[in-house]
Amino acid sequence: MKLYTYFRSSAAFRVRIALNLKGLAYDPVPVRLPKGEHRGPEYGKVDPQALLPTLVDGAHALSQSLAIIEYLEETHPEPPLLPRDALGRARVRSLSLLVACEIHPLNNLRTLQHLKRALGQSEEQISAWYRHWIADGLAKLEADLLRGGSGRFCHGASPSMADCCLVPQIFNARRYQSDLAPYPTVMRIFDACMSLVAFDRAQPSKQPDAE
Ligand SMILES: N[C@@H](CCC(=O)N[C@@H](CS)C(=O)NCC(=O)O)C(=O)O
Repeated sequence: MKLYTYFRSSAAFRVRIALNLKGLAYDPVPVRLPKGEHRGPEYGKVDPQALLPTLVDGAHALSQSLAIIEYLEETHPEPPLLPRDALGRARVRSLSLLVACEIHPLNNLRTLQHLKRALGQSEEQISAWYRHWIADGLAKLEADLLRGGSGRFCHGASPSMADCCLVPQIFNARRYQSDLAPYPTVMRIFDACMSLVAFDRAQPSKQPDAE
């Protein structure tokens, strides 16, 4: 398998974690987001959505990190990243979507570029925007994890797709100096995840394209 990735891409980071947790080898193909390479004609042939990551498995290219993780889950079920029971799967998907749909798009590269280029916002205003949506989303995640009685990880005693989403979001939050003190449950789970090699090896600074 080949993974089109960028070391700081949190959506690619989610898939790197899932691949590592399942013990699947892959060749990373770096695409430099800040240089706009994902919008170029070459990458457009790989992913018409012009987003990272893309996973290529044989003749097939797959986009959207959660769809990719679910594909890996179906094709390589062990160890599972989704619970066996329907309620558990719904909960893990709900926590994953909270990160992937309610936090991440508001702070994505093209969103921030639009704030700057089209709406003329300053770096300071953009950082405030970024931290606002991190705080909004992480408060919801903290409350949901408390309500659901999470275990060592987001859902029980082993990492799931939700943990693949939580960890990269905390890396992003730290990059923008967000205050993480109000989210002790989120941070306890983050620390539990980062003690595992699969998460540690997937982090931005350990990628071959890290600058
Ligand atoms: N929902 C998508 C999001 C993909 C995405 O937005 N990836 C970012 C990098 S983390 C990207 O390619 N951004 C490019 C841009 O915003 O122009 C997924 O989960 O894969």
